Amino acid sequence: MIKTDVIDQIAHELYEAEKTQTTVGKFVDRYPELDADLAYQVQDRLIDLKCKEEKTRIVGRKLGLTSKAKQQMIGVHEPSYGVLLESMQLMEGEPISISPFIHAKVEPEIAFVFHKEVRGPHVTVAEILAATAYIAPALEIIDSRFEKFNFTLADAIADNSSSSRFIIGERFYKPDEVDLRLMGMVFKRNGEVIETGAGAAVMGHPARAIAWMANKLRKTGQSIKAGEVVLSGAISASATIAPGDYFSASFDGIGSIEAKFTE
Ligand code: 0L1
Ligand code: MG
Repeated sequence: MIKTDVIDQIAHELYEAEKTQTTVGKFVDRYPELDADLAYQVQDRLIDLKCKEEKTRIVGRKLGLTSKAKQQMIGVHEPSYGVLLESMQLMEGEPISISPFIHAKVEPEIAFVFHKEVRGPHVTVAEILAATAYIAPALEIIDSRFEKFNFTLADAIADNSSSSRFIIGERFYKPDEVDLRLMGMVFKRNGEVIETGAGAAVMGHPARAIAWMANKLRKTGQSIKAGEVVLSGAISASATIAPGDYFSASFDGIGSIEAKFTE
């Protein structure tokens, strides 16, 4: 099969899987040529498809697989990235129905909003912080289109790094108001602590993960644009969601964010 047909085929299958809430098997089994580079081309195609079909637009990006635990889970040593669309953003305080999801999970993250474009190569943590207008607590709802979250790095990249929805807290902080490495986080489900962590869980510093992405984006001529939001990666393991669950993530120095789920 020629390369453009492979890209098109996988992107359409992922699009349909999300729309019909069905899972797919790993694509690497059917397309051994699917590596990370090809998978990012599938991701771009999938995003084009969604923007066209759902009349939405790109509002930012996300890092995935930033923690050692998640990387070990699929046997890789590097993270992935994906795209955030306007249609994925939810407002804090609004109950979230789990009905559009396949088997969603929720995870606590720090969101960065940029006031300046960042373009690789050689982007540093300092450059990321200088280009950041503000940071805020965030929750990402991830939902893999793969059966039982069973995928390789290339599969996950093609699937837009398991992105589904995101919520950003409405109080904003300057990144130099806190030490993002040492920032503690407590994640609760229904009032009970389920995970704790610190910013350093994200590649030693959440801004390092974003710098890594900015440098990778250069390969395809892309950049982080002024006004975009970036979810820097989960600070702890993700949590499964049941209807009626209520989650909160509290971050040292920047407050908390909450989400309530319904049928
Ligand atoms: O945001 C994430 O870390 C998700 C990346 C893909 C891996 C997963 O589905 O856990
Ligand atoms: Mg995430």
